[in-house]
Amino acid sequence: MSGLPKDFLWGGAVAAHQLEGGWQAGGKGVSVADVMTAGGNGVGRRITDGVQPGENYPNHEAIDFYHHYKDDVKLFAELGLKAFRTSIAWTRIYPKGDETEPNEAGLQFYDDLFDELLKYGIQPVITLSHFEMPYHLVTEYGGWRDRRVIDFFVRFATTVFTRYKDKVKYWMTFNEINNQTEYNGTFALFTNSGIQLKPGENAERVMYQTAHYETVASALAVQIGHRINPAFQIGAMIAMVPIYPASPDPRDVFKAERAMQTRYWFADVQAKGRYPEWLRQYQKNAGFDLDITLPDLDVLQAGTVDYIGFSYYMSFAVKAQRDEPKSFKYVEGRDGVENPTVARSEWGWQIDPQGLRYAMNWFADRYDLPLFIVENGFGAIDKKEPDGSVHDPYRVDYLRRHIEQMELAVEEDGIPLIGYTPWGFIDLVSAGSGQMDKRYGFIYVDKNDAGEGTLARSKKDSFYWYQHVIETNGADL
Ligand code: BGP
Repeated sequence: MSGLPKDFLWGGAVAAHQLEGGWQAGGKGVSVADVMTAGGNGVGRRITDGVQPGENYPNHEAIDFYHHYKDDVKLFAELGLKAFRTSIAWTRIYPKGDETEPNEAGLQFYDDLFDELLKYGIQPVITLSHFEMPYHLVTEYGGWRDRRVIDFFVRFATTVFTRYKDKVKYWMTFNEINNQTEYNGTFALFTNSGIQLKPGENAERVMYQTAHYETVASALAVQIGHRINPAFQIGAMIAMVPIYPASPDPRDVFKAERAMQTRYWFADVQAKGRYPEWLRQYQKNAGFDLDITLPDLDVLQAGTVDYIGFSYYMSFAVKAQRDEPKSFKYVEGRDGVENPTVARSEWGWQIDPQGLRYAMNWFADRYDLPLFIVENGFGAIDKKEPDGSVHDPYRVDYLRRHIEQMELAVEEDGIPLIGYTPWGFIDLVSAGSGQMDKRYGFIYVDKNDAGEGTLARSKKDSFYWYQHVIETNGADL
């Protein structure tokens, strides 16, 4: 017997744009994910100016879940899932984002999908915005830099909350809202917020402004959702990467603390309903002059989340600079150092199961809210054997070690945990690299980086392992 509750939500996680395909089916509009090219062979994704002929856009077809969902859900049921985390593609509901009337065909698709899941006793767990905002909002409004986008998002949220109020209980507003602390790379700003920087713009200021509008939109959605159905559980979704000091040098320790504050203030705002004092002071000292109004602050206070959903893949380590500024400002990328005590994946992601328990304790102490691990997993190149099998002991090993730590956090530390939905449990398009061959799945999908393959689904060894984990409620890993 594991110490997990009987109704623990063992599940799997995906995002609409990474698996659905059908990018123009049923009246769907173009999203930011639809204008990003495929990566692979060491080449990253490119953000293009609209959809250009001759380019390879992996999200257009993805794994064509849009047309395969009935068979796929049957497989998910065989796997034993109790929960399926996905997102609703905003562009299926409001193709351009700023319409006043929703697209019925898009709404119907999710009705059908949720019915299919519920038929097998699988709960949908829904992210409202997962790196797939309407591209029209980027070209016409500059993405989340425009306050009007709050209203568009709230309209979208209200529409889907109302439509699915009896089918969905667990929601999240913005996927990995705090990814934007990586504002030096254009990628995180574009995927999270549809931001394309103008020459000479201060990326950090833009990030703080757009993130503010997003937290206001999130808080408004939480309030409206609770009015529509008081039983809704609406969470934050934070990319949790614990940041350790590179040494016991007090400067490194404070640097790590500042780095944690910088990456996770989003959760402070969403869970506590207010900005942390250090950040207000920092923004003031930096002279950012942000559009943060008093009514906004009331909205934040009134729309706090019910739980903390988070992804966990890795940890970082940081070292103070020789000439550290007084603020100890953390710059993602620049301040990171290698942590020699942990291994790395082929993509350089540090493998740190113990860090998951650390993260859970950190969140639990800070927010006093239930937690939900909504992403965790191991991206790797799998080899399909001539007989069709895929042996992926590395994936099982990664997940087993993380689940062990998750169970310790529940059994030894008493942390309330709603569920665990490993990422990409069916192979899909990688968000970061746009690759198909960076795989996380227990279910193999026959498609490669070049877009070739039959799209046939088959079970990897990890499928049977996870099926048994669920059957034993995590007692037998
Ligand atoms: C998270 C995202 C997912 C996902 C995952 C794995 O950041 O929420 O969308 O893709 O990371 O990352 P990648 O696909 O880059 O391997």
